[in-house]
Amino acid sequence: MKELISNLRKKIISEIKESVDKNSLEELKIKYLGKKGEFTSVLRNMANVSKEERPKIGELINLTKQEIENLINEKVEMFNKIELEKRIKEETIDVTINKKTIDMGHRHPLNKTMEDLENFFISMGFSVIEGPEIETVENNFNKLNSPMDHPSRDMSDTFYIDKELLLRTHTSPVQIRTMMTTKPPIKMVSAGRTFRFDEVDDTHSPMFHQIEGLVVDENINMSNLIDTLNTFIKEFFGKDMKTRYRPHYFPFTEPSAEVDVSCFNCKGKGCNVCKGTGWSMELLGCGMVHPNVLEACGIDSKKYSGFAFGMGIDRITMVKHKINNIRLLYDNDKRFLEQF
Ligand code: FA5
Repeated sequence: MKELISNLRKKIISEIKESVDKNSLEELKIKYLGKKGEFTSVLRNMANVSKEERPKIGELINLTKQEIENLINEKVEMFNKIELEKRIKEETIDVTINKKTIDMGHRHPLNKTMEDLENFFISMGFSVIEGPEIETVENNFNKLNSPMDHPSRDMSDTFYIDKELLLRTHTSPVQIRTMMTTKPPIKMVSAGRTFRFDEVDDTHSPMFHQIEGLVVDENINMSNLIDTLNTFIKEFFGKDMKTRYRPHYFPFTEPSAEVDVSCFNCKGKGCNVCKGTGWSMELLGCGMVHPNVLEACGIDSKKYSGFAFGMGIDRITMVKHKINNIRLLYDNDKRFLEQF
């Protein structure tokens, strides 16, 4: 019996050594150790073994069976390892391969300018106020001292919703809303969309953006206004930017001015972008708040004075990024927007 077991053991071990894959090992397991396997049938011969010998033979059978099982498992492990290494080699990622990349979105240059402007004025001590795009005629014109026959009130200049409501033509009505609800000192800015019946050209759009500024306190004068705007322009566009204040008329300020900055292309020398003038397009209007406006909002014009300004955010974006056509800001052409 011992010899039978030993021969069978040798035979199985040599077959394990010769096996070339996991399948052949599986077959060996079934062939020798399965219910109908050759090793199991050896057990059936136990009846021929003497009672004294039986425990020893039984132990030998168990040990041999365990040994064979271990050998098979070890070899299966070995095949698993080889298979894994092969797969890792095959699945290596080639990072140099030229795949189509997914483009990341980013904020529109107009929104970025609006945020930069607000942050600049916050750093100068201004607070940020929001106002509605649908306004009353009262806030957009009447309280701003606008004469009843002022051309800006005309149907051909303003988008009216009805007799009392319109799409605001500028951000100045937020001045009124603030002064009606807040006592001086006031120091605020308000940015947002504005609407006018303007023909589209390189510097005009029927929907554009403005940022309004208002300071009201005792002893506020024109030099406070000029100093604030000059500081803003030099900080925002660069120290070499010059400003030009041209006298102008606004119903809500007196005196009033329009402000230009040096041409972004030639920095004032004169080129074909500025048509030789050295100045870029008009950027903003400003002035000392008209006493009638202060009084209409319940503020004592003998005690308090104020300055105000309204800037075109689209045009500020154009100067900042050397864009010579406002349409580019609204076309949503990816090739243009990708530059920012
Ligand atoms: C006003 O709107 C005044 N409310 C500004 C103001 C506020 C003056 C406070 C005094 C005190 P104006 O119409 O000039 O002013 O417009 C101001 C700026 O908006 C212009 O300088 C320009 O930069 C911009 N702007 C005006 N119309 C358009 C348009 N159609 N497209 C793009 N930008 C425009």
